[in-house]
Amino acid sequence: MFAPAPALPVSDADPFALDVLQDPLPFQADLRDAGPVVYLRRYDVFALGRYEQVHAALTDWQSFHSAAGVGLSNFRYETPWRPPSILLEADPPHHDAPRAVLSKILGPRALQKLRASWIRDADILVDQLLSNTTEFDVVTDLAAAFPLRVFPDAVGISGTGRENLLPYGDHAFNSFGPLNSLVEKGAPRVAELSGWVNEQCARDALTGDGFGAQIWAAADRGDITYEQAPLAVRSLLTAGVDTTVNGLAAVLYAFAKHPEQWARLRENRTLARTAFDEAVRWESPVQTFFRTATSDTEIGGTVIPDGRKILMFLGAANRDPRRWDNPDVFDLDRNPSGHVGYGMGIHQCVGQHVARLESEALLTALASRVESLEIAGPVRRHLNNTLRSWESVPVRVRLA
Ligand code: OW7
Repeated sequence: MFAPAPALPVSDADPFALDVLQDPLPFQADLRDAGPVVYLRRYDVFALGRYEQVHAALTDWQSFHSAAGVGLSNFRYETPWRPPSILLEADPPHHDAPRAVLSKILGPRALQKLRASWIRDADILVDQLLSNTTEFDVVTDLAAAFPLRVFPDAVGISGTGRENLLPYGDHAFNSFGPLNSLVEKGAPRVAELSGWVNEQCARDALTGDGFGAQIWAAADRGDITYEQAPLAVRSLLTAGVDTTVNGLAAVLYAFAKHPEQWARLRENRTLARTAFDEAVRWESPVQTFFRTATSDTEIGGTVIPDGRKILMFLGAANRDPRRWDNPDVFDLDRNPSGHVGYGMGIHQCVGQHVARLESEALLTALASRVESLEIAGPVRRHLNNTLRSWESVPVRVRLA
């Protein structure tokens, strides 16, 4: 059993308790103030809440690796619930070929081909919605509806079953946390959902022109192996839906809460891109990831013993007052670059350009039609061990 050094702050708090997930900000402030590293007795892990240490851990993959899993479960000792991701749960050199393939397929240049049609799709979705009503739910009617309309098509999912994507992602992100009630609630459907997702990754299940087909073409070229191709497609389906849904919900919620910022966006539409990054900083849709020490490694004055897990609070780092002025304020005048909402270093979100394009299309469509928006009813969170997520954000809009 590990005996904490006297200088190391110890906490009995549970960051995955439902009341903490409901409102994580007080816990995160306590964590940052307790010290650069805090031992969480309940899970026997070392927690980082300050920007400096979270950034340092993210950018030091040699000392803090991913192949033992980026959740609480330590793959040195435990069997993962599914074959590990060849991107997220891998280290160099194995990580690098699949990463290079996806970087190209999801990069800014490649996405130019999708841009016009996604802007058109966003216009159609927003027109349809606003022709029916000026009161709606930004979570279901926009933040979920838009990615589910464009992203599966872009990957090349052909058949039925898109409704499986969000529940599958919800369970995958819960699975990075402890085996609590959120994981148990997802367990009955794991086999069915995994079965469907895995079927979609096969070459003959995918359309001829999407991201999925391009991954298989990379295997034909020998850039990745044929064994890696379906797992790379699986990464898109796991990481590409719930993340963007919650990122879009975050930016729409931020604007509903900050009418003066919506007015600024209406004056200057080029702020749409900054707005999304500021919302990713402010809400941090992905709240936490773990790493595992590859040897006894010092960080923030504490030695993390070989093989032990560190828990990085991306959301806490993104609101660390040691790094950000007025961190709790959503502010389009701020430069949010350097936030760790997409991670940092070699694993930094490979799909971030896809997410930014989705948000640019949706915000631009809305900004040209909506003069102002306000919260119109009770805002409800959806609890997840890793995601800062929403059940419902009802709004009322005034049309331009
Ligand atoms: C994967 C934003 C996290 C993820 C999350 C879940 C799964 C995967 C990636 O990125 O399967 O590669």
